[in-house]
Amino acid sequence: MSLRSTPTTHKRTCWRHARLATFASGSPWGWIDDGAVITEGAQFAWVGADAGLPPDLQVDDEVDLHRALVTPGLVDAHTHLVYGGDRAGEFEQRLQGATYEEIARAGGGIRSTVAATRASSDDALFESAARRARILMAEGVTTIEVKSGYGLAEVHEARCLAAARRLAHELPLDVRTTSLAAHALPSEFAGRPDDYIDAAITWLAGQQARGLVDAVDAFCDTIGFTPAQTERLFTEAQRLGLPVKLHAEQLSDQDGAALAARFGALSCDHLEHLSARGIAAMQQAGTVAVLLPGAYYFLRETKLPPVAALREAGVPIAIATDHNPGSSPALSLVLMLNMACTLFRLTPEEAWRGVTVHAARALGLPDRGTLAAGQRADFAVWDAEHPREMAYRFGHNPCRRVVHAGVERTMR
Ligand code: DI6
Ligand code: FE
Repeated sequence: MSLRSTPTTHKRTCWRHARLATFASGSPWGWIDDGAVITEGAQFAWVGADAGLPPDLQVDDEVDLHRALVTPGLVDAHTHLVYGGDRAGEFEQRLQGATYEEIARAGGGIRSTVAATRASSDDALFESAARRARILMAEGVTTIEVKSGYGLAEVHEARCLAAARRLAHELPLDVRTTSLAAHALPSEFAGRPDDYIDAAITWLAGQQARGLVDAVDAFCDTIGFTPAQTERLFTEAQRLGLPVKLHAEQLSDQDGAALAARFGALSCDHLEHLSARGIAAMQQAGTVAVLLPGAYYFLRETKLPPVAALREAGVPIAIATDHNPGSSPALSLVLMLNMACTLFRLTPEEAWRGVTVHAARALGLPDRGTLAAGQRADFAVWDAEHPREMAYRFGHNPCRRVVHAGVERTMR
């Protein structure tokens, strides 16, 4: 793209004198100490050292960032943002000794959120999800994934996916939707999980025809669905050309990661109980490991995901909030940077790549997650000198400005 006097319909803005963490190269942080980025419409036209800006550059606007830090917009690659009600009471029960599995088996847990979700109007579902989305966005998040999974009936799953789509229409935010009908067994199908999976399989084509779904997920675990049931669902997803991802090896090892990898999964998520076999399969398939420190923390898990082995195998690691009412009511992806480091022993740079470039990859979106020419112009400006500060401090939001698709958001 020429930066000289090419006539263009797109506004060109040059953001100058920033510390850039581009994550666009293998060099530490992709760091550029006195950098500049030029946006043209929704894309970066140029990224580099300020001193290297073309001398005859023509732009519509110039902004001096006075050495502030600029990173790519953050990508939250795993959320369950659309649901009714909350589970604060269940939290109290757990504090008194009940386990997450016991509550789920007694009909609470996910199924209590299903009842509250079914009872919520379309607008109420949208409004509560939008409130949560705005909190994520205030920390520089520009793309999120949103799963269904609290409707568990055709009409309610569709309503949840439609609420997620509506977020992208009404907020300056990109949303990828994932069908997670295979999240829990609804009470209408008690004792008949195979019949429920048969039903969920028939819903997918309709969700796809209505433009409601970008990917398919399942909860493969003792309190979720079996590998055989997961495989049947994934076979239909594959037939429809929809990419898959999996809640795998969260509470037990079901060899779900290897199954998902056979379907070329974009990601396997949670992974506390992941085996060496699962790691090898993910590595071969190029599947991203999405680690969720919020759920690990909130359920007080003690089995750590095999971070060193993932790292050694070269499996890309992403970090997400897993925002949901039961196991991770977290609404801060920046806090997850700290938790990924303190709980999982990621380096701050690994954690940051996990909420930018690797998170984008977990969503099958190679056009974002780095600062580079041709990428989508999604970035955050921070009151910080270096991104390691966000992994270090917690309970603090130094995000000052956010540009989404080339347009600066007004922050409230
Ligand atoms: N694993 C989780 O941690 C969430 N879903 C899943 O499959 C929990 C969802 C919930 O408890 O509402
Ligand atoms: Fe989840």
